[in-house]
Amino acid sequence: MKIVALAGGVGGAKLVHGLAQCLNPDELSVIVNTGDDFEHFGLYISPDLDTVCYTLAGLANPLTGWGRENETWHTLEEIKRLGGISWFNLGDLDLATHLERTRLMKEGNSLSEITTRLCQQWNVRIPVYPMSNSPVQTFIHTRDGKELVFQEYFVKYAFEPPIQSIEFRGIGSAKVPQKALDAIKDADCIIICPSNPFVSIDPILSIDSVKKSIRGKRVLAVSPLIAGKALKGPAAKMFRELGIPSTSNEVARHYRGILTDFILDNADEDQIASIEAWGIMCRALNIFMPDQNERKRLASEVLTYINKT
Ligand code: FO1
Repeated sequence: MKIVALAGGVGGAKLVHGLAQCLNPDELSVIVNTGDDFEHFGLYISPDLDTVCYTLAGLANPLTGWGRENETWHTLEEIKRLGGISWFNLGDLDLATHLERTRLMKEGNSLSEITTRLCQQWNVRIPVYPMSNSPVQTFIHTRDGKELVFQEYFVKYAFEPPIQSIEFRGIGSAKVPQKALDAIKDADCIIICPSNPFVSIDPILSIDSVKKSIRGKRVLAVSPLIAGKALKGPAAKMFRELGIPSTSNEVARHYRGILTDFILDNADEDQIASIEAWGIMCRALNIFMPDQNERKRLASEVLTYINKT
């Protein structure tokens, strides 16, 4: 069975990691959001790509989900002593990735070529593709009229400012790697990982060539909400600020039109009927993934569901 997973950062990476343990490398590809990417200290930083790759490589920090395990912070501490910008936590090991990626970019390599090269070094055998080889940047427009680059909103301001709207700048000229489009074409099912619908998945689904290639495919989404709450990040808060109830039902409604199947948590079982009324097949599972065994357990249950229905 051929699967393409669409993923953002930490939540998406967990399910991707589970899928990678259930499928062969030629059965799974991952397309990752790059709307969170930004330039910091002149370095090209791609947080969601790194989170997915570090997780697949077994190198991710298990406490935060992002960044590296056994990290040291000498550079950041010295930056602080020098009075530099220190709101974005760049560890020493992680910094090597950004330095090397930026060097390779300056040599003229594309983000997808660089990602393939880094994955080889990290022994990641699953093909991981950035959603775009040209820059797409997510901007958060806040209710008080500010425009924040995503990482400023997320990290510097700890996603506190209420949002007015979200913009994916550069989306009209996004360049999806051809291999990612080919993977979608060959896929039996596209899995939308339990990532933030507004800022992690929407950027990928807003790209014309992705939209076109997904049309007519089996598309299954796993809800990022359990009993109205996001396990991590601002998803539930964003739903409320946009005037939408933060429920799994609304996640399914958000993807309505492309979705054939939806997995929600057992706690939200009472929402199945309303989702199925839209022609989306719906199944309740335990979607909580507190550890590595649970990632594999959920991935295996999702794949069994896909196989049997
Ligand atoms: N997330 C944070 O909440 N605080 C940080 O200081 C931070 C630093 C960071 C450094 C490298 C990296 O690859 C990811 C990092 N993240 C951090 C995660 C990042 O903000 C992600 O975009 C979010 O997790 C959303 O997917």
